[in-house]
Amino acid sequence: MTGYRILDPDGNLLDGARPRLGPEGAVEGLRWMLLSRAFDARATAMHRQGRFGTYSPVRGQEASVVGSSMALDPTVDWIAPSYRELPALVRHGMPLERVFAGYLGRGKAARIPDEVRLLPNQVALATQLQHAVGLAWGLALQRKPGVVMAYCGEGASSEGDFHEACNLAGVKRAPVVFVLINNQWAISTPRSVQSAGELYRRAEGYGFPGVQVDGNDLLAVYEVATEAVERARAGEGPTLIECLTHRQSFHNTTDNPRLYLPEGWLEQAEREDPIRRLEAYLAAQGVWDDGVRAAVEAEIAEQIEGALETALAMPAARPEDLFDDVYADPPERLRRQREELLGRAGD
Ligand SMILES: Cc1ncc(C[n+]2csc(CCOP(=O)(O)OP(=O)(O)O)c2C)c(N)n1
Repeated sequence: MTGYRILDPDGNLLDGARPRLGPEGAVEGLRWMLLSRAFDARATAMHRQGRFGTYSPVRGQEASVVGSSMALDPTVDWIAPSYRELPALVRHGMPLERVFAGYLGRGKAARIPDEVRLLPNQVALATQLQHAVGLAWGLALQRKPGVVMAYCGEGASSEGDFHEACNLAGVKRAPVVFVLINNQWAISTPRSVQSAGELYRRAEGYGFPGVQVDGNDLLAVYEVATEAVERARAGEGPTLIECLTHRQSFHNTTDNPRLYLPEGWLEQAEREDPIRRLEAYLAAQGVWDDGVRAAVEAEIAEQIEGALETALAMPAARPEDLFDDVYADPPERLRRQREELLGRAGD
């Protein structure tokens, strides 16, 4: 089972395939994928030095995350993320230094800018899907053109929230695209025990299309996501996209996958690496080689180090920040607690 694909694992175009994403767009996609991988490495190193909070790498899933988000128009569309979609957030307008600020515990400096159409990262599995459907339904009621792309993993798709969100989205024909990234592991729980059925086929029961795509093929993910966004924008309702991919790393920086991954699993995942596949395709198109790669990597390294330096200079979080940005008009109880905290801080 591979799902819909345009490129084979060696980067060859399948017979008769005509990619919707041209070489220029594919190079842009590859650049986001390389940025993601470089960020993973930097974030992991920072965590190992004790300077960074817990981080969930995207490694292996870059084509699923980047290919889907490239179907969005950041000036009208929204993203409701989970916690493993870093390049999608940055492409959508989240400044890289603010991403760093979040992992550095810089509090308010990590705030999503008001004009960026992003919900915050969500770690409570699948709860962002309810918000995504409400937001999408609201946009439709206001006759706004926006579409909401909501991400979750195959583990999260076993939560009741996933099913409630899909059901409501179907009934309201909400302009939402559910991107279910099936990386085959929910921490140490394998996909085989999440469901006895095919995940993408659940959509049928909720009255909208479900598609399974090779999540290691940027061109295929982009095409499927673009069609889903177009349907949503045209008022034709939601789509569920299941991206078949691999988590090529640990669940997060607190996990040791060697304790539970079967022998050879990571090596197999690396053979299907989405970056290598796209590089081979673009090299055959004559728009990518070692020289271009080295130049792009140098540019990315500079971008990442610059953003990190900016974030390190940002003010640390203050305890009272905890009370802000939750209520427009905080209830009396919280105001009292804030006063109490400030009183104590002054002791
Ligand atoms: C409601 C809820 N239950 C359990 C957890 C603990 N938890 C955090 S991540 C995770 C695995 C999620 O796997 P999946 O949805 O496949 O996404 P992935 O991490 O593989 O991207 C679990 C069980 C949680 N965060 N929220």
